[in-house]
Amino acid sequence: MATRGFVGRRRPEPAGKLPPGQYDVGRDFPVLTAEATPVVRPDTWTLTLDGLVGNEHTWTWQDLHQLPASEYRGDIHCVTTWSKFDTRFGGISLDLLLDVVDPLPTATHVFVTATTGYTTNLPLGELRDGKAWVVWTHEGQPLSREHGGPVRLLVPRLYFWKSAKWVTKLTLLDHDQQGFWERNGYHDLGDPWLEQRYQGD
Ligand SMILES: Nc1nc2c(c(=O)[nH]1)N[C@H]1C(S)=C(S)[C@@H](COP(=O)(O)O)O[C@H]1N2
Ligand SMILES: [Mo]
Repeated sequence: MATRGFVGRRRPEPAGKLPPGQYDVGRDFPVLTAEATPVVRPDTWTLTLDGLVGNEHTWTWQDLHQLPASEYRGDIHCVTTWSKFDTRFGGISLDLLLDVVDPLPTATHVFVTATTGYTTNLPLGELRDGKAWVVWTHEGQPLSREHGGPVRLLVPRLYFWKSAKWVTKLTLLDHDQQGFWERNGYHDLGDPWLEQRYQGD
């Protein structure tokens, strides 16, 4: 057998789209929920940004729909190793909300809370500059309850557990405060391209 040592390692297919250790789930959209799926009513649901901000603010469902719409088209990656290509989610950019609350210079991290008590943490920088959305449609349809409807966070550059379903509060902090999965051994950042699945990765 001829040696091909200098040719280099082959990339996974489709080239460049699949982070290390992930597979393409195809048309499936698995549901992963740690808690009981809640019934969240759009007319009573609110979203609050508080903590280290100049102007704490709460939006209703109607308030969010007055803001300029924004869409994410691209891939999502779950830490359980499925990735889903070319998804489409609609809602608003988180940049709009951050502009309203005016984060203090001391704010470095965000602690995210869902109506159910599910929590997760991430650096403020991962929610800025077109990297995060609050979404209520998937493939043009209202986001289903099991996928976080009426409204979920979407942070597709990180593993999908950071995209809290039924999100209701983002608290800006000057330190990193671990959420549900992070306290249970998952990574504080969770970058799929660096395969940051667990603490210490
Ligand atoms: N509230 C809440 N949000 C959550 C979760 C959860 O258990 N509860 N699971 C996370 C994980 S691990 C993943 S992979 C995605 C799954 O979203 P999906 O069920 O829409 O595929 O939601 C994330 N957001
Ligand atoms: Mo996940």
